[in-house]
Amino acid sequence: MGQMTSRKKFNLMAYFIVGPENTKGRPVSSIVEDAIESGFTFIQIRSKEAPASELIRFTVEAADIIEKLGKTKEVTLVVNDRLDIVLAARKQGAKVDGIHVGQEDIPVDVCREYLGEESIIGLSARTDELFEYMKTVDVSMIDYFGVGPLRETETKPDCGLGLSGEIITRSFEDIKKLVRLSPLPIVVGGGVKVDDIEQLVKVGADGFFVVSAVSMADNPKKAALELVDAWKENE
Ligand code: TZP
Ligand code: MG
Repeated sequence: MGQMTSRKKFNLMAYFIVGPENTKGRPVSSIVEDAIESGFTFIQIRSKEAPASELIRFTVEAADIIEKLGKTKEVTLVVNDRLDIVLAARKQGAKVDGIHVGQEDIPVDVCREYLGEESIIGLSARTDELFEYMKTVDVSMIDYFGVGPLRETETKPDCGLGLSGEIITRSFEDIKKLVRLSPLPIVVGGGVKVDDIEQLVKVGADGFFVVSAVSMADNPKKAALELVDAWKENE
C-alpha cells in the first residue's frame, strides 16, 4: 500500500554457498568465478572459521568478479550471518546485495534497518513445526526462505536438528507442500546433488543451494554447469 521502496530483483535458481573451509585449499574467489561463469545466479559467502578481515576480502573479491563478468543485475551476493561484514565490504565500495540469517542469528529487523529497503534478506526456515511456521511467519522484513536439509550433510552437520536431537530431512513431498504454503520464494539445499535437480524443479522450488557439489568437485566449473543445465533442462 503506497510503498515507495523497491527491493532489488533476485533469482534463486542456482545458489552457491562457499567459504575457505569448503574449497580443498583452493581460493574462494576462483571457485566463485567458476560458479558464476557456469550460470549460478546467487552467491553467499559463509565461513564459521575465517576472521573478519578474510571474510571482508572474500566478499569484496566476489563483488569484483560479478562486476568484471558484467553480471551485477543477474547475480546476487549475500553474506551469511555477518551484518558487520556486509557493512564493511560496502564501505570499501563493494556491491553487496544483502544477508542470509538463521533463526538464531541477528534479527531481521536489525538487518533491514542497517542494510536498507533495497537489500535482500534471506532467512533459513525453522526445522520444527515448519508447516505451521510457514503459514504464520511475519514476512514483511524478508525476501526468501532457505529450506533444508534434503539430506543429512557433513558440510553443516547440525542442519535440521529437531527439538529432540534428531536430524529432520525434507522429502520432495514436504517441499511441494511448502511451495504451496510459503508466502515467499524458497531455495532448497543440504546434500543436493545433480540427480536431485529434476525433482526439485518438479516440486516447484524456486532454486537449489549447494556447497560441496561445486566447491569440493575436482572441476568446480564443470560441476556447476551440470547443475545449472539440469535445472534448465527440466524447467
Ligand atoms: N545450510 C543448510 S544445509 C547447508 C547450509 C549452509 C550445507 C549444505 O552443504 P552441502 O555441501 O551442499 O550439503
Ligand atoms: Mg546462521
